[in-house]
Amino acid sequence: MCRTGTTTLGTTTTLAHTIVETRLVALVADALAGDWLRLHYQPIVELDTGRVVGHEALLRIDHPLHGVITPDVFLSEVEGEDVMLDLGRWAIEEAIRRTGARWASGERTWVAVNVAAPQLAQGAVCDPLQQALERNGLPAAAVHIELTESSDLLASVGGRVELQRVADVGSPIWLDNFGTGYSSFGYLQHLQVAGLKIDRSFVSRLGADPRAAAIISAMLATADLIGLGVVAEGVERASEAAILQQLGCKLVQGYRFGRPLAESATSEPLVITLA
Ligand code: G
Ligand code: MN
Repeated sequence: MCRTGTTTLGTTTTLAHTIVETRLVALVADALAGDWLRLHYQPIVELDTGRVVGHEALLRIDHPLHGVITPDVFLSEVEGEDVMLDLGRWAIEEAIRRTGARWASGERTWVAVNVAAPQLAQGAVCDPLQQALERNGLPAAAVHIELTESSDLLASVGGRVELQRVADVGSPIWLDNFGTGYSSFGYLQHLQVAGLKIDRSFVSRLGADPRAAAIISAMLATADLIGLGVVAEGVERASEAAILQQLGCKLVQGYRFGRPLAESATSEPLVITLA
């Protein structure tokens, strides 16, 4: 807890942090109440064909004064707060509503929704997922869950139970930012996952550091042996895409293939021309 009235640097920093956190919690609550939340969609592309196979839904706050705010500004500060659970439910419901509309117009695509360990630990994922799937008449396979690595899911019994419930519903589970933080090989051993998303910190070193290609190669080989899908994230350059193709990576995502765009702007072609 924060003590006031002292002058030590540590306490002052804690107080400042508490004030920022309180304001960010209020910001998110305002965004929920004020209808300022948006999902932007970034294409996930098949490298051999340029076909867009799915989209990752990325949260934004479209603030009337401050403009578009990305989750790196507010997400870690609201983690564990009730408001984060509301935010998570909103994202699941909105992504599924939008994908339902895409299916209704004949587009057989999937959407990936980001979910953090505290949402799973609180049991706030499976019910909204299942209800939204039913409401929109979508099969579970049309909605993928990306497990972000902000905290250790293996340590939470409740979180693991909830993740298993999601797997039982039939939505594929992907490990996000694989190779960094808690998103490790241990997760592949213990959790029922369908695929891994190679963190962009490895992709961005391709061509500059031979270790990056070796590490990605090892991830691809492991995924292949276990029968997992792989998406390489943060592909920005043609040279990175070329190396990934040589290494046998099938799916990619990144600015090279499409930036996250607002729903109204996602009229991108179903096939991206690979120059
Ligand atoms: O943790 P996760 O992989 O879900 O992060 C997605 C974030 O990465 C989004 O905020 C998105 O804007 C960003 N992003 C997507 N593609 C690229 C890319 O090619 N380069 C960089 N630097 N960031 C990207
Ligand atoms: Mn993600």
